[in-house]
Amino acid sequence: MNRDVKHEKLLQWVQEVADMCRPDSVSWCDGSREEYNRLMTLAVNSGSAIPLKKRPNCFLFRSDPSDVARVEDRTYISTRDRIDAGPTNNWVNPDELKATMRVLYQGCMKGRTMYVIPFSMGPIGSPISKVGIEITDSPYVVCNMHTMTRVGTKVMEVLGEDGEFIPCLHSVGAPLEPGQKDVSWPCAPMEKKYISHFPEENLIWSFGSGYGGNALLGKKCLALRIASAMARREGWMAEHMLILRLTSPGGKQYHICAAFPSACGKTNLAMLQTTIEGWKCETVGDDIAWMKIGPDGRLYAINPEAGFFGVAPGTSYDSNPMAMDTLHENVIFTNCALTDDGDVWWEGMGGEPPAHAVDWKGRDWTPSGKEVAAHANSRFTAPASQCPCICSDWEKPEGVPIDIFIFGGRRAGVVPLVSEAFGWDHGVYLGATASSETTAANIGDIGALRRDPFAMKPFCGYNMGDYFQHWLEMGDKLGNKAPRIFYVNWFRKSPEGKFLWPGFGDNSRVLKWMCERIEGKVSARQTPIGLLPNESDLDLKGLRIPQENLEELLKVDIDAWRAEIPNLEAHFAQFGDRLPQRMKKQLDELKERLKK
Ligand code: SAT
Ligand code: MN
Repeated sequence: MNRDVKHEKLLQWVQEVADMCRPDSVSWCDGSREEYNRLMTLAVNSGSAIPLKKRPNCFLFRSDPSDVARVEDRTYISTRDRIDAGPTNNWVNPDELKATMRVLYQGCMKGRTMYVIPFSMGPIGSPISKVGIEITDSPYVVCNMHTMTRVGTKVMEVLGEDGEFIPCLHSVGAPLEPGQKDVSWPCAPMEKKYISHFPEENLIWSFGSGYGGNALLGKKCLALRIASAMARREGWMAEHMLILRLTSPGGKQYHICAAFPSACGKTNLAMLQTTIEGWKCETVGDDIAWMKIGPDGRLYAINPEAGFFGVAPGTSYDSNPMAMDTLHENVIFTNCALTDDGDVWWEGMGGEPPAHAVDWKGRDWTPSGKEVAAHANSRFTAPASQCPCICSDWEKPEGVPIDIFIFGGRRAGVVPLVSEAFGWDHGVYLGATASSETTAANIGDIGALRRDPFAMKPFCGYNMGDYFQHWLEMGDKLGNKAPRIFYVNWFRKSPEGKFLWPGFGDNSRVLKWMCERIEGKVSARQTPIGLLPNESDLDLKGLRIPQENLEELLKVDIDAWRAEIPNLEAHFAQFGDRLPQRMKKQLDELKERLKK
């Protein structure tokens, strides 16, 4: 055990876990560069990481083909009463779940080192930050946590002898017998994977997967599932949102938080380069926002993370030049393709595909083959500080004041480019009914329509009906200082399947309209579903877009909206009496407006 650590409760927990998991040794992480290099060298020597000749201090990992994304089917919110997990979460009674998992954890770290990672979500010392301790037997996880969170000695200082921490236990679930050779990506079979949360005791137990949100427990497990439950109890918000700063030509700053489901372009929007003169965009965060009401009554947001865990495919100098320029050094790539000259490659990277590469499964690949070279959910792990457009205030302990909330998803039809909510309750209704076609970020169906309230369906650590109520109550507290709420859909398609809106940098035109709405500088037209811009309200200077596309993008198809009503009613019905009356009222009012 570590003699420098004086935190009794922490020492006791680490000892308990070591007794249960029986690792060969225990190593306390200090977050240093030396530690990172040592673990990477280990990974390279064992064959699980490939150093990239073309990018300094960059490494490629290939996962087991069965372990490539979050596993929502195996993710649990374990509360005493089932109703408190709600209809959108998998539930097992905590005693039962712990008993099942204890059997799995028994001796699961044999032949491996157990790492203890003290980490802070949020700048160390910020009043909004929280400390977690992740125990893991995966060096890959340790290195990713170095980049994604703030790890090390400073965190232990904050913790002191009795500071509060969130215990996060992780094992890949692949013990090694004496003499047994390790595989390059150890993990357990699907039926043994568990991503479990005990929000009533701020505890996370993850077993069997080494990938992304299943294993980097600071991210979705702590910063969203556990934090959302804490936030409700403590009167703040933990949201699946990017944070960006938009500055007008006059120098006025607007801070925007936007919630889209995984792999719907949060990272791209967060790093947007505007196409309208004089407007500038800077990144504060690309995935998660923690927000508290400040002394002036406004809502302030911090990015609890320190890095980006972004989807690689589709990232190019066209779609996201700032991300591309973040990836030159100190990056961990997972499940991308490897080129013959020692670089990574993925579909949608721009330019010609390589004539030959090694695909994410380690096989020879040529462009004429039928399969993709990089997995659709292949990722980069990169330090946020390397992003050329990172906001100078991104680590400000008190956060940035939020002016605008945006909700949205990926919808080929029905939902227009943008609409503004009539008020807070209607905005909460828009969040509560947000819908999207599913992506490769989760193992499961791709392209199926699902309601993903606030993009939090996989991440809300308690009953989603209560979560809607929490949003309503935050609005009541914020009063006229509450951010304005908008809904967007960049993914509208023509009947031929072509995107109608250019997206990416041109999304700044839509953001500008929002800012000008706040200033009362532009108008909007009243429709049954919300306030929509007239064509003349949008700054379309220099944009070549067919007139019929524009009309389609700003059209409200009453019949199509009426056709959504049964789906909306079924969506709300699942929450039973946990659905706030104020939400039901919004749906009733929408139905009335659509009748006229
Ligand atoms: O794997 S993660 O959950 O971290 C990424 C995502 O789904 O957004
Ligand atoms: Mn996400």
